[in-house]
Amino acid sequence: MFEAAWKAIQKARNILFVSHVNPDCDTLGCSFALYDILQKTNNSYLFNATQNFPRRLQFLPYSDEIRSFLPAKFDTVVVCDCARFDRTGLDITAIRNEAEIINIDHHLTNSNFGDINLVISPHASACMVVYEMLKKNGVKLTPKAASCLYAGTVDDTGFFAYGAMDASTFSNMSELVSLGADPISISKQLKQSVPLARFRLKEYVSKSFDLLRNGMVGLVFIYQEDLKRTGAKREDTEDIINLVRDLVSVEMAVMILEEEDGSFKISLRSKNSLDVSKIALKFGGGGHFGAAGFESSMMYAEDIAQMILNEFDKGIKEYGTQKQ
Ligand SMILES: [Mn+2]
Repeated sequence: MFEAAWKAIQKARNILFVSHVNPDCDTLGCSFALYDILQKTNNSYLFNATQNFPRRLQFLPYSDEIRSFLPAKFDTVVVCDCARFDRTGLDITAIRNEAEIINIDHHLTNSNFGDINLVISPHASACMVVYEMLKKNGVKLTPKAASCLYAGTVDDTGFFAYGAMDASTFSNMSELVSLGADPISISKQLKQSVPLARFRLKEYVSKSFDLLRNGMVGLVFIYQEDLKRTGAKREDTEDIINLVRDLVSVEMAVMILEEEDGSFKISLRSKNSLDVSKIALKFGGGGHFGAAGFESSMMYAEDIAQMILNEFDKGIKEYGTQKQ
């Protein structure tokens, strides 16, 4: 599959690299690294459906070349870090009529929507899958491409704190450093460039979250008015849930975020033996064992919370995750 995916990418004339809506460092790292390698030989184009590019990821090379509209023609679409095609914000039927779809991912719940599916799951990051594809096909990486893949992996694993890691993750990271990725400068960009508004939002959340089920469930609601009051943007909510997950008693953390259109985005995190990707899948979302999410157009956030708590209660029985 590594070979088939790379062959299809190479033979493309007009290639579109697609990252998921509300992009994170992993999805962008994949797109940018591949764009860096292919832009000299293929007609390459970067697409993301989200209009506002996250501030904290602006340090990534090519972030100013990404567009939220499609080019006139393309024959190959490379989708990275998307468990389902609708995470791209595009219509699969329209795209499939025009182009071959190459799906590169590491999510447990990937639906194999591509014509070619290079899905290694579980795996530390989609960037690791891309790196392994490039390595197995003997492709030489530039320092820029290596930095993108390094950044995507450290960000997706919380700097090697969670996710599917093994010895090969670390040897791959060591190779990326040899190829020119700079760990200190990347960690400064990702960890030490926090805007004040994000700080204010964290302060609010640490005061307002709920602890339920004997402290095993941490629940956070963030409404549009909370963002307005603190000055935070949607992207600033990205790692808020980890604050609550990190509490010693918490087995599952839940964040329910009100979107601008009044719908809700739900993020789930677990620490030990509860597979939150299964809960997310049940509600039409997806993700990883310890980190997953879904969207809901239910009217009240409290009802969504209750729905998740019901699943948690089942999960405790099903998986025997009762903590001591
Ligand atoms: Mn990822």
